[in-house]
Parts: sequence; C-alpha cells; structure tokens
Amino acid sequence: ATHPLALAPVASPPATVDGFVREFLLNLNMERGVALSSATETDTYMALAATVRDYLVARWLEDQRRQREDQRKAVCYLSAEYLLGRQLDNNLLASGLTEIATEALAACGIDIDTMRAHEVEPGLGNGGLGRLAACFVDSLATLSVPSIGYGIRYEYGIFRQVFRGGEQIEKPDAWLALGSPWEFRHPESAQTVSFAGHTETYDDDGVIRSRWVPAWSVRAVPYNYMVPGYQNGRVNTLRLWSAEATKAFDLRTFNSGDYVEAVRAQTFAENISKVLYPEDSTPQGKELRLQQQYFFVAASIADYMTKVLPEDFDLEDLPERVIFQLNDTHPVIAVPEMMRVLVDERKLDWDAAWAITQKCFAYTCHTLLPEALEVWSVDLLGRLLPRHLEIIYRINDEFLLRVRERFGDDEQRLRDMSIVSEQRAVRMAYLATVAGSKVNGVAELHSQLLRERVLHQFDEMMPEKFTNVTNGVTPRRFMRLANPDLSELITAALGTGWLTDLERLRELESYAEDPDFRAAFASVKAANKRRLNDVLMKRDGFEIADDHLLDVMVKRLHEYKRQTLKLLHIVTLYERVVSGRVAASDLQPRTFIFGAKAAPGYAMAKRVIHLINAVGSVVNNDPRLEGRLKVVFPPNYNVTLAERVIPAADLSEQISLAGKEASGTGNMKFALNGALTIGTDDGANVEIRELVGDDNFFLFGMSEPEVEELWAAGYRPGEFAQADDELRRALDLIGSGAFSDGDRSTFEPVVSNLMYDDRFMVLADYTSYIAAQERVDAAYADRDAWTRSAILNVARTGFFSSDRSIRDYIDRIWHTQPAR
Ligand code: 26M
Repeated sequence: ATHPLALAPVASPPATVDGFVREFLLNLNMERGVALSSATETDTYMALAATVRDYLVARWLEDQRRQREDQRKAVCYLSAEYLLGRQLDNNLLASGLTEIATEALAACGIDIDTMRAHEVEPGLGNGGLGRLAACFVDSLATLSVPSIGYGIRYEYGIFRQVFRGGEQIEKPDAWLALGSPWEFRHPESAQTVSFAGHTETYDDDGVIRSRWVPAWSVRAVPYNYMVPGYQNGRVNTLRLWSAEATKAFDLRTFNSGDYVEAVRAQTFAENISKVLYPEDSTPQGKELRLQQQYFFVAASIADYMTKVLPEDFDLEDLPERVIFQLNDTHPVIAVPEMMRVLVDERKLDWDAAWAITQKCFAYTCHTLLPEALEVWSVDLLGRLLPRHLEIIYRINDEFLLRVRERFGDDEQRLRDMSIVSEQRAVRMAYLATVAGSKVNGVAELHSQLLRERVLHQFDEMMPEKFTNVTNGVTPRRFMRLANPDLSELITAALGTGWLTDLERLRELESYAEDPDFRAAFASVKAANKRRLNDVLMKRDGFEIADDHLLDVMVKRLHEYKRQTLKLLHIVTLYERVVSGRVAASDLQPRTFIFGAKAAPGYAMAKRVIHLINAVGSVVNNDPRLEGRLKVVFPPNYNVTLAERVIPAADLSEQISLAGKEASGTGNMKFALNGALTIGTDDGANVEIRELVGDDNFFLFGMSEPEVEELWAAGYRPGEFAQADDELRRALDLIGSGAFSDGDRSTFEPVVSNLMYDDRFMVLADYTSYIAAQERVDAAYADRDAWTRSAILNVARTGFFSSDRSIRDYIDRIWHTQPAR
C-alpha cells in the first residue's frame, strides 16, 4: 500500500459526544439505510451496537496482530457453552463509553435504557458451566492473557421458558432473528470437518501409517466476537463455529441431478450447530451431540494449528506455545484429534505426539454426580470417528500397561481404571485425566472429593496432576453493571480500582461499623428491590413489597439442588397459619423468588416447577396470610434477569445436598451483592462461610461425611417424616391436593419420591433447614445488624472474582507469562 491512510494504524472515532453522534448517524444511514427520523428501535439498536464496535475494532485488530507475533504461550479455552448475557452495556463499560453514548443518544432523542432493553441475550449455555466460561473470557481479556475462546454458534440457544397452567413449555430461542450486531462472520477462514467412513493403512515411503478416509464433511465457519478487557485497551477473541454444507458436498449431489436431495443435504450439515442441548447433567449419548463436540473441537484445533501458529513452527515446541483448557468433558474428543493431526497429518511418531499432547491439554471437571459423567459408546464412536476410536484404544492400551507396571496384575483395578468400560463405553473423564497435564475441580471441597472418590485410583497413580481452582465471577458484569448504586457507594468509600482488584473490598470492613454507611447501603438495597419490582411488574405482573425479606433461589431445576426443600419451608409456613397454630401477623413478611429451567426430558424437575407455581398461586391468593407470604416465579430465568434479581436479594438459597454441588457461582454473586446465605456445607459455600464467618452465614444440614454415613447406614426418609410433625403436615398437605384443586395425583410423584426414595436427602435436612430459617427471621428483625452482616459479606468475598480464578489457572496449570 502506498496511500498514507493505508499505512497508518486503524483509527478509532474520536471518543467525544460529537464523535459518537457522527459515527452513530453514519452507521444508521450507511449500515441500516435509514434516516434518524424514520429509524425503528431495531435500527437504532443495531446502529448503536455497530458504533460501539467501531470504537473497539482498532484495539482488536492490534491485539490480533500482537497475538500472531507474540512468542508467549496462549490459552485456548475450549467450551461447548458460553452463556454471555447482553453485550451492549458490557462493551460500553469496557470501552469507557457509557457516559458519552448516553449523552450522544439523548442528543438524538433516544433513551439508552430502551436500547439496553432491546438486546436479546445470546443464551449459548445451560447454566453454571456456560456462565463460568463467559466470566473467564472477560477476566482473560482484563488480565491481558493471550487467549482465544472457542465454541459453537448455536442458532438456537437455551430454550425460552413459558408457563401454561403452571407447567413449563419450551419455546425456541430465536436470538438471531434480528441479526447479531456483535459478530463478524469469516467464511474465508472456514475449516472442513469430516465424519464417519473407515480407516486404512498405507505405505508412506516405507513407513506403514494409518489414515482416515471419511465419508462426509461439513464446513465450519467462524464468527468472531470481541471480548474487551475492562478499560485496559485489550480486546480478545471469542470464535464460535457455525456448520454449513461444503461445496464438494453440494456439487456431488447437485451434479447427480437430485436437486431436492442436495438441498436436504445442506440442511443436514447445518443441523450440527442448530441447537444447544438443554440438558445440564444427564448426557444421553445422542449422535448429534457427539457431532457438535467433534465439529467445534476439530475446527478449533485446525484453526489454531494453521491460522494462529506460524507456518514453520517446530511442533516439539507446541507445549511452550499453547495450552488447551477443556471445559468439562464436552471437548475431550480434542485429545484424539490432536493425536490424529500430529501422527497422521504431521507424521510425528506416536511417542513424540503423545508427549506433546499430554502437555498441551488440561481438564476442568464440573460435577460429582456419577450420572453426569459423559460416556460414548464404542459403537457410536467407531461409526462417527473410526480413527479417533483407534487412537483412544491405543491410548488406553499404553495407559493400562503403565497401571500394570505400577500396581501389578490387579485385574479389578485395570477394569476400574480402563478408559473403555466393560459396557463398551469410552469414559471421557478418564480419557481427559489420562491425557491432560492437570485435572482441576472447581471448589476446594469438590477437588478433594474428586481425588478421594470419583478419580481416586487416578489420584493414587498421578497425584501431581490434581489441583483445585475455585470458581469466580466477573465483578464487571455482576457488580458494576448489575448493581450500579452499590458500585458507586463502594467507589465513594474506596476510590476506583477495586473492580480489577476485588480483594480491596476488604477495606469495607471498617465501613460496616459506620451507621451512615449502613444507612446508605440499606437504601441501595431498597432501591434495587424497587428496580426489580418495576422489571417484574412490567415483565410478568409480579409485585415485590418494600418491607418483605427477599428470599431468592435461582438456578437450574435439579433434584440435587433441592428446590423442594425451599418449597417445604414455604408450605410449612403456610400450614402453620391455615391450621391456626401461628397468627399471620407473627410471620416475618417474605417474598420467595424462584427462577429455574428444567431439562425438557427431566420429568421430575418439570413436576417440581409445576408444584412451585401451584403452591404460589394458592399462597399468593389466600387472604388468611394477609399478604405476608408471596411466591414469585418469573419464567425464563436468564443472565439478564439474574442481573436484576441478585442485587435486590436479602437471602441467597444455596441448599444442595452436601457433596453434590461442585461449586456454584450464583452463591458468589449474591454474597458480593450483599445477600446473606442460607446454605449447606457444599461446593464453594464452604469457602464463602470461611471467609464471611459463621455469624454472617446461616449454615444448616448434614456435612458431606455425615451424608456418606447416613447413606451407608441405609437412608429411610420415612423415619424423618415420622420424627417431625411439621414435615409430615407439609407433605400431607401437598399430597392432599391442596395445591392441585383437590387432585391427589398431580403431585403424588413428588411426595412419594421424597417419602420412599429421596436420593438427595431432603427430608433428612428439613428440620435443620427450618431451624436455620428461624434464625434468619430473628436476624432480619434487627435490620441494622442485618445490614452490617450484608456489608461484611461484600467486604470479605473479593476472593471470588474470576480474575483471581484466572490467576490461579495461570499459576497452577497454564504457567503462561504475565501480561506485558
Ligand atoms: C452433557 C451432555 C449433553 C448435553 C448437555 C450436557 C451438559 C451440559 C452442561 C452437562 C453438564 C453441563 O453443565 C454442568 C454444570 O453446569 N456444572 C456446574 O458447573 C458450575 C461451574 O463450574 C458449577 O458452579 C456448578 O456447581 C456445576 O453444577
């Protein structure tokens, strides 16, 4: 290029109100093809998004160049899910443009809040695991870690939940309907991903090699998203793959003259990235799901190896250049894929390839539930990925040889540790553990239980692989954006800087003793409740009374999380009043908020949703309660709603059976926003309680060892119902049809499951839970003391910033260089 403009670095528009207005109007006119006077809300939203993008692009291009030239080790985060939440506000904050944009839009007669509300969040994840990935890419950018997030651009994200007669109905989430202004499609950087076929050996100049002859392939087209760091001038990349039909595929079928078949084939290819599977704990071994996993992982590895890595790169040095972090087992097929690339394509010998591969992967486990551990049948794997199955068998053979060397001919142990089970299924968690350099759990207790239980024999053999990285959340989204008033109060007290150094919240401890600060803190909470009231009123017609304790349980519906325990508490309070044992006027007024989606195939979870709504409609309308108990269950809980609900909460419900919730991350968001937790000794609750202190946390229930003990002794839930009069009354009331117009059959499965099975020991923890709730009521009666506790929760939970989690990954797993 010779033109001076072409030689200069890309320039951002001027960061002034005038500059912003000019860029905005330019986008409105040129990109949307409309004048301001005739622009729709979608037009102005799209033009606004494009404008914010324009400010970030120069930095982004610079960082992409740096990334290519940088010799430092990079992180490739592989995750099947990214639950991003809305982008506009986050990108305005990160680029420091919020005020300028607000003024600029106002000058154009546009209210920025209307623009915020217009965005449909990309719900490309189920829950905790997907949201964690989104927090991590935020922190990676904020800490200037060279990194790329790789994932899938599902055309339909997590379903939209509506209620009909209190029951969950799933609607498609057409988040792309208006087009997504935050993405950049790059068809020229597409990768080809192949499937099925057979393997064969061939003579490669005297060397006998294996190769894969696939039967069909699809095109993986990347869509790049900007991930701006928080006001640090960095912009990382999130690369999400979309499946399209290959040209070859098209031509072959089109040339055969079968037009309809050719179009059908196109649809077939596009199916791969069509929809996010809405299960978040019970993998079902569906072929399409495996196709999704291999699709994004193969595309990502090919992208890294051919587009990011320099052409002449010496593969022996790969471990100094990159680490692929596996977000649960969903991307674990990346391990045999890397082996295939190194051995079959790059012609490395097996041992060299294996040494490289082992150093280039690390695995994060997110569960303890045995039914959640992913397995793929040998038949399915062999059909869809025949070469990968061969590679897995060889990895397993060599691994079992090492087990034999170490432990002798202990056949039981060999069966237990085999990557391929006797049921002819590949255990993906075992493959990840054997293949990776590190395995981490997501909270101290979880990591300990992984080592002691789930992966015990692997820990015996390779203890150095195991480590912990306690989860965290991004304070930018979950404090600054979700709770602007609290953020302002904190900044007024501490000055700026705490958002990127969250341990500085400690300095708030002394403010907890200041009556003026407590009053200010309490009025922030009150304002947040009113804001939530406005949102819920408009959204679903629910009211949140000012003087109610706001008691919140928001998370996926799962039996182990025990929404039914919360429900039994509500039914107990109700029963006390209607039976006349307690006067309504003696109740601490409370509003119970639930938010929960159930996997569409999870019948018990759906029945519990129905029951929550049923109890709600009875409780909310019974005049005997004098309006002192309200149950509010807004449908379609998502990141956007979380950002409204969490800052308003007084009480955070974290009541899973001890030893079942790997970490939880909602628990951290609540504490950081000044809610007190009622919780079991489970997941990260343990660490929250240690930090905030017993006086500022309502602990109840069995500990994990107590759970084990009761289980071993033979758990009989009926005995607990016998022993607690109120528990029996509550169960009887539900069983009597009191919440189902007298129909006893509707909720009978829920009641008999609790009475006769109760895998998650709801009844065993009931008495202790009710007692803890009574301590909550007593504590809330002294509002000022409660506020003090709430402030201490904020002050002492800075540890749970995802920045800290990322630093732990760097120190314990990635060993990447600190930012320049
Ligand atoms: C598997 C197969 C098919 C379809 C979906 C899945 C699947 C998807 C998501 C399985 C599990 C999934 O997520 C598990 C999860 O969200 N685990 C949560 O991870 C959080 C972040 O570490 C923790 O805080 C939670 O405790 C843990 O439950």
